[in-house]
Amino acid sequence: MSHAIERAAAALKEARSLLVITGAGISAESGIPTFRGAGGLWEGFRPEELATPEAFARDPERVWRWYRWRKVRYGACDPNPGHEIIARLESRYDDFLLLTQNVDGLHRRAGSSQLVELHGTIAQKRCTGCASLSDFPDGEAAEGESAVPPCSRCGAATRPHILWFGETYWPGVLERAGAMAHRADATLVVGTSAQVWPPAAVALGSQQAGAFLIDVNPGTTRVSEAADVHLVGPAGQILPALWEAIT
Ligand code: BV8
Ligand code: ZN
Repeated sequence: MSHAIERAAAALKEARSLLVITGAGISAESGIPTFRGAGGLWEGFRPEELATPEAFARDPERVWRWYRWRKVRYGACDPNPGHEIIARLESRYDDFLLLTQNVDGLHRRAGSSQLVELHGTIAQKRCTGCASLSDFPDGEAAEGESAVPPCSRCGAATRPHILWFGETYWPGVLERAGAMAHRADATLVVGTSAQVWPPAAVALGSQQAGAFLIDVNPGTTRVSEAADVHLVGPAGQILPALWEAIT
């Protein structure tokens, strides 16, 4: 392991531009279950059941209840050392971009600012009528009024500002990710099963464009199999060790 850490640290020290891509695994040690592991968020539900526009059209109250449950759960969790190291890495590179698939907001709370929340955020809701964004109501409290909060501007139904399966990425997001993938000297992937195609394609595409690809994951995925270095273990332990080796 230490040899692999040394190799990854050497690549990160040499790099001038760094792309970081994270998934649910980086928040696992903060107490947030991953999507596809045991006890995952999808437990009992198939993702297509709730994280799709069809599910929302069919039963908006049920979708809102699921997201409120998640928001309450996320509110009780804090960023872990993995999030903190990624926030520190940002300040070491003039050219840095974090692409996260997570909607839990923990990267922002850890201090990351050069980031794109590819799949939106549980902190905001969006109007289905006028598309205006506003704060997502706190869990139980908002349950009282109406399970589907109305837009304060036009009165139409609002939805979580989250990208659902089958929905296309917001304009410019994939272009910005692709541009960074071409520039990156190193790409650090942390805690994703690489099941969702676009983020996985960005990671593999950056390697094809010349980036040194590092994957931090206790399991194996199509990214870890292609990676130049696969650091096997939990992000909360691996990333501090990597930081030690870099500084
Ligand atoms: C698109 C928001 C172009 C929701 C999410 C069927 C129906 C509909 C769509 C599709 C379909 N089949 C294929 C598609 C396309 C789909 C897709 O890729 N599906 C996959 C599943 C096959 N993609 C899309 O629809 C995307 N849009 O492609 O637009 C387009 C063009 C034309 C027409 C249509 C589309 C939009 C996808 C966005 C979906 N929204 N989230 C919500 O959060 O409620 S995706 C959801 O999965 C989360 O965002 C999550 O982050 C993401 C990926 O999961 P991971 O983050 O990787 O988490 P996972 O649990 O899977 O893995 C955790 C990993 O961590 C594991 O590897 C584990 O080993 C590791 N780990 C565990 N502990 C630790 C750890 N690692 C480190 N440390 C630890 N301690
Ligand atoms: Zn509105």
